[in-house]
Amino acid sequence: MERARTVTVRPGSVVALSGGVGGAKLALGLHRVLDNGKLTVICNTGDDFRHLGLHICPDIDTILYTLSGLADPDRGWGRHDETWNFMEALKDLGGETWFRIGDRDLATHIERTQRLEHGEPLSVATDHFRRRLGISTHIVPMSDDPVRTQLLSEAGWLDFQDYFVRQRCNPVVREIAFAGAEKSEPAPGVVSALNDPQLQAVVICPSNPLISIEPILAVPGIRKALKGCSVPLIGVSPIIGGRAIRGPADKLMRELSFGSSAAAVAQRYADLIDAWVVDKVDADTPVPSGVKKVVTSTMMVSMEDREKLARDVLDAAQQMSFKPISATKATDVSA
Ligand code: FO1
Repeated sequence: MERARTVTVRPGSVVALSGGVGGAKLALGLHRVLDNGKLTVICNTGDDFRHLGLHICPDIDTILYTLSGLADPDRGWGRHDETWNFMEALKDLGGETWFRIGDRDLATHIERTQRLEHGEPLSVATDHFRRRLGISTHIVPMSDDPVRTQLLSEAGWLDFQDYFVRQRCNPVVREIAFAGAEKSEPAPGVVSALNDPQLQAVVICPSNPLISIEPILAVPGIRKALKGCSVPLIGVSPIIGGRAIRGPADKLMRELSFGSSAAAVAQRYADLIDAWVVDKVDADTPVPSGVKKVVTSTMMVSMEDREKLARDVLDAAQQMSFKPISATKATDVSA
């Protein structure tokens, strides 16, 4: 994907934690304003599942497609250049069609499944895809081990995609679990990115805290590495004026009695974040003690919005860096 003409080149590296759609918007902004190869995106894999014999990784694929310019901007998942012959043929045969897989997207799932079945770890398959798609940003699954998000509804425990896609987030949720998280190890590339001496900032993207970011934080080695980080950890609120821009974050937070506000999300990350970025409409939101509040526009409609928010986040990190940032000259290449 072509870069913006005017970019802020920063020599240090940045790590972003992200789920799918909302997080991917800021990940794209960071990808575009940072120098090539300086960003690592750690992706949620709690949504991954096996379906029609295929290993499907929705959030990894959303990041791959978004950073390569292949994403469908309206749907928020899958590719923009899609056709649906496979789904139609499957429907004619009476197959399962509640989870829609486009013809081109199908290639991703088939190739990934083949690689995993030949013993390739998910992190290696993901890195192969990002290179083939020409993406300079490192894209790393949170773990190569299976961690699966499950939600307790009145009808019992539901697998994530059953709840999210098949039941359209309708069931009332009482509890969320990340099966396998306790025993999982961070994927290769996660801890090394967080321990990189050139690391300047860690960004929690505006993804759903409960089902996109908390699965990542549930991997014990990731939480430990984040706690040991000596750079600013900046979270960006996915809630604007009490509402999630997309998806069920606000509904889930109300059902689990956390309240749906930018302040409530900050509280979930209170032991990790140094700064909390909120939208102007939430300028008065309280933040946990010791956390700096950054107020800006967090609504990302245009590419300019994504890049502006990315710059605001990086500027906040730079201003509060605990390390001397002598290696961090912000240079406007248009000058
Ligand atoms: N989301 C839907 O709402 N409906 C679908 O049919 C659907 C298909 C799909 C196929 C591949 C893929 O990578 C993602 C897909 N998603 C679909 C999105 C996905 O299930 C969720 O958005 C994420 O898991 C939440 O981050």
